[in-house]
Amino acid sequence: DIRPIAWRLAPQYLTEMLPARPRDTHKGALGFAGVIGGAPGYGGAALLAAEACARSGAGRVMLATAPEHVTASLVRCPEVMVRGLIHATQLPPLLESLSVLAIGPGLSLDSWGQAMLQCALEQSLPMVVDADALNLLASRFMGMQRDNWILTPHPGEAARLLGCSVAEVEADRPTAARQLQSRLGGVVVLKGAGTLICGPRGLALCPYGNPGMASGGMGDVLTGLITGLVAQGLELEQAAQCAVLAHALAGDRAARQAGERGLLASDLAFCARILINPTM
Ligand code: NPW
Ligand code: AMP
Ligand code: MG
Repeated sequence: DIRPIAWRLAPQYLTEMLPARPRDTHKGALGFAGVIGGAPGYGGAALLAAEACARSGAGRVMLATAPEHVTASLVRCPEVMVRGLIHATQLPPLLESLSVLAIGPGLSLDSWGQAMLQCALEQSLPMVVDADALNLLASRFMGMQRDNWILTPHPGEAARLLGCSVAEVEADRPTAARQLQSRLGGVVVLKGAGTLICGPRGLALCPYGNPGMASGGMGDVLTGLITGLVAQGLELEQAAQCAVLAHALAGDRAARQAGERGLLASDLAFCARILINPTM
């Protein structure tokens, strides 16, 4: 294989890709993003994604989650429109005016999660697919391909999708990312130390981020950031690249402030905001 391994993302890419907002813009012009996830016991994952999506500058954000998470989610983030869903049949009307959908954080693999994913996959909306939605793609929804989705596996999820071991994924990450992209289509974000983004433009490497980010919820924040940038009109591959970069740089900035240990995913959503605004 004579292709170069990957091109390295650099911080100035954010300023190039994310210009200042037009003076006369309004929330209707900045997209309406939906986040689906948060089965009982995993409400935080979906809320972290929704909050990060709002912090990325999306015009409006809706969170569809298990009813038991509605009150706590509203207390934490009243900017998000929170809907409690008992059945997936309640989902289609909520999706009608969305510009992009994220599904997976805390979704669970049970019948509720499966029905939500089934319903989401029937839509033609651009979609960010993460966490348990990836695990369901690997087990119950096999063989699907789409151009307009972004898949964000960590090495464990990538191994499930490829039917191999985590060690095999980690031994040759560029090949794993390319294989996932050619099998599933769209844009693949293979997370971990040195996240790779593989899409129609090729393979990009993010050399930032740190071990402080090895804690629960970090990937959920990334999903929200990607979704919010798609909502604001970025093309899928560029949205994935910019969000990965902002997320990793935010992790580095937070670690410089207070060290790597004890870094929380929720610390990053605010920090990433500083990075996606030009001149900061
Ligand atoms: P190991 O342990 O080393 O063998 P799972 P999850 C591997 C939700 N969450 N490098 C790891 O391998 C999520 O959104 C809820 C190498 C293990 O096999 C999901 O819906 C939270 N290996 C659900 O929980 C906060 C790596 O992957 C496996 C790796 C389950 O998601 C947390 C673990 O993955 C979480 O987001 C790496 N860098 N990273 C909440 N607050 O509500 C992972 N692995 O089994 O898919 O479990 O990622 O925790
Ligand atoms: P998840 O496993 O889905 O919560 O995603 C973890 C997020 O944190 C991904 O964006 C990873 O790239 C990032 N991350 C985790 N560990 C590290 C690390 N050691 N170095 C850099 N980034 C990391
Ligand atoms: Mg995750």
